[in-house]
Amino acid sequence: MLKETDNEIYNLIQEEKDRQDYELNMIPSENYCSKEVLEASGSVLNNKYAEGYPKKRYYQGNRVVDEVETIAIERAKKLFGAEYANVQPLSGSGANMAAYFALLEHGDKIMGMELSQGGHLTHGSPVNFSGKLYNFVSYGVDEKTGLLDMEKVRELAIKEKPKMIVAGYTAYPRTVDFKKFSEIAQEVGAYLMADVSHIAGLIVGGVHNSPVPYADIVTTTTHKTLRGPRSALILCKEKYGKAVDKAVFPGLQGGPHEHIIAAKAVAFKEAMSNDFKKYAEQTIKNAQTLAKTLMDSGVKLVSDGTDNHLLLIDLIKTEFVGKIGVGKEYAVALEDAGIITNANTVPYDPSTPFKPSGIRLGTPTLTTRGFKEEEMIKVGNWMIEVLKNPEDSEMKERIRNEVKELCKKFNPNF
Ligand code: DSN
Repeated sequence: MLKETDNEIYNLIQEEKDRQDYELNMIPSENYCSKEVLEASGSVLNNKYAEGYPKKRYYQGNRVVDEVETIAIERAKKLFGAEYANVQPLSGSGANMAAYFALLEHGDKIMGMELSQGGHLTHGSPVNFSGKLYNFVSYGVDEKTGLLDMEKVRELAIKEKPKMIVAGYTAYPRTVDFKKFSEIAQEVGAYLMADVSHIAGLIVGGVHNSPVPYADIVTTTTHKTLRGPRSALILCKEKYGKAVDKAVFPGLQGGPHEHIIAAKAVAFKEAMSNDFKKYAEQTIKNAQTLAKTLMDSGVKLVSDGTDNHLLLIDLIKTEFVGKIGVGKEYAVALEDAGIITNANTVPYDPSTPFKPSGIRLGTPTLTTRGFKEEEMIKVGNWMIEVLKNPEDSEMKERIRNEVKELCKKFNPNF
């Protein structure tokens, strides 16, 4: 229909589909959701207003969406083994805001990871609501190892006595010890919030430990490794359920997006399958194969490897680059060759977030399209060629064509 009525947008959607088909999409926070998830998110449920919660709505006509939302809640609880779920948050930032609103007062002290070391805007950045409304103190990673030093985290918690500690990151390639975080939080009388947006799919796939038994509240987006629609979810202990619900609606949002809630329910069911477990395992194997390929050729990765789906290249410490603030230039060179990544700060980056010195990339999307170790070695070797000669247009064009040929063999199955 769209083709007939709005050719302009139809063509752009096709163009983006081609881009997703024929480029290596390696931004670690992206994924390809299933056709079924897309079907639910493009359904007539889009048309319904449903302010409130199942059986407690402000409008009539909710008998169908009540069932949809109840199924989504039950599936979320089962998938994560959680006591309580709110499936209405529209995005990760909103979910985090609601989590703070539910448990804290404005001005309370929170401890979160420094954004430039792998945190998130909503973990206390001064330009974000979190840094403006709450009194954040930041922790980081060890400068030498790139790893979280849990003893330093503990010392800071004892010194600062925050009301909440936030664990969960956007650029940390290693396993997070949620049990240890909960011990520290208990020692200082703080709530523990886990933001597992990046690793939710790895957790439910059984390849990363879960914060659910340990954290008071867990937030996550649903479109990253979890492979659902672009949205979010809050899980918590039963005792915080009412406060979380009130914080989401009417505290923060109006009508929930029931079409997206349906799509989340579909994704949660998919994530319960054995195939999804294999997917989560392969995502890590692929990341580790890529890490080894890159490191064997002299690329410096923060923390010298990965335990999860993402890699962070330090271009300053990569000898054949050895420059500060060139992440963007190298990400553009990779894009010229059909390899899509993002420029990112590295821990203790001497440059600025506008000119960061690293490149962040990951394997969720390539693994969804069926790439295994053999393909990851190819990808790594292409990346090395580009990183060594970022201005060689002929070489980049050749790689772009080779990428396209490889992509043809691994259809994302939209
Ligand atoms: N934008 C997300 C990411 O790329 O990690 C975090 O919100």
